[in-house]
Amino acid sequence: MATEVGTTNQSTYMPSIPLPPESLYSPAKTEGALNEVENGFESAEPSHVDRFVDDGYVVVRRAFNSVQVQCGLDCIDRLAGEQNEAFNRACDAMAKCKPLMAFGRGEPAMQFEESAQDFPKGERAHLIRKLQNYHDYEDGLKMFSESATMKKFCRELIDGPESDIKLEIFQSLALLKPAKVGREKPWHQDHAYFNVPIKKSRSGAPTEVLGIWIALEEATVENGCMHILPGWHVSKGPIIHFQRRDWQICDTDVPPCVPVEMKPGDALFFSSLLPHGTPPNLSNKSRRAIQYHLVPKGMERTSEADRLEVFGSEGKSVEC
Ligand SMILES: O=C(O)CCC(=O)C(=O)O
Repeated sequence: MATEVGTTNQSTYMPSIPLPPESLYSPAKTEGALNEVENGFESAEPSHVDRFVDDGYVVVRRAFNSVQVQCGLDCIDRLAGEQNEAFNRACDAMAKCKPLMAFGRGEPAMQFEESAQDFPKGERAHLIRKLQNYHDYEDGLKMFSESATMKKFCRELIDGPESDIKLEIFQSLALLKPAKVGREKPWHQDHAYFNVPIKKSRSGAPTEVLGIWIALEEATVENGCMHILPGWHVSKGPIIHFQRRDWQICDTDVPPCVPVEMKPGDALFFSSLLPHGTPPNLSNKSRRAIQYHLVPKGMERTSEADRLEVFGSEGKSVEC
């Protein structure tokens, strides 16, 4: 873990960190059209899946409706407001279970921005940075991960058309960027955090691990939307990571990139080898989103040593 300092029994605080170099998230000048499905999962075409394989991502606009989004926000408010006692209790186990995160389904946890130290428990929800493995604790969040239409789409992305493969949640991890203080998540590949094999999927993607990032509030360049490097999941493959501001790709290796602005209810699906990062949120609008990673049920695990062999030896015991 990079820079954690304070710890109460249920939560950790992240200290302020240096801002990223100014040009790190500058948009590419020759940006093509995004690979985006216009109107929910039902409007997806095979060409969207083909482009997912080639470009490493696809955005589904209006994947979830405003009622679902509000329900998700209410759940986040309850978890972040420390009102879900079962989740609070489970967070107490975090310190013991941290090393399990890379193997999937680690313990629930929450983490706050440094300024939350001035607020009592239950009154610092507006400064929450991270919720981890929340998916079994709020029915309103299960509704997202168990959406039948979304699962069908995910099966296709991972396993090709007509797939009946069973998928499971490897982890749920939401980075919630509070207004003014939401920190950067530096450039990285999610696979650099996961002890699972890099095995070509039947759809043609380089791994069988799929990230899903669902916007619950508008995500813009100003408040820290996702930024990606399309195609790099294949052209660069696994990239060495370093422990700098976080477990990350070297800043100087990152060229101008593609920002993916999203409305509430839009969902971004991306390969675990797609480099992505999010700049700090210095705006006055919060940017809440939830995230899941899905893998084929029963997927084999690799060792920490195997992962570090591929992604670099500085990555021991890292987490987002
Ligand atoms: O939501 C964000 O700001 C970034 C999320 C992310 O990249 C991650 O958790 O791997």
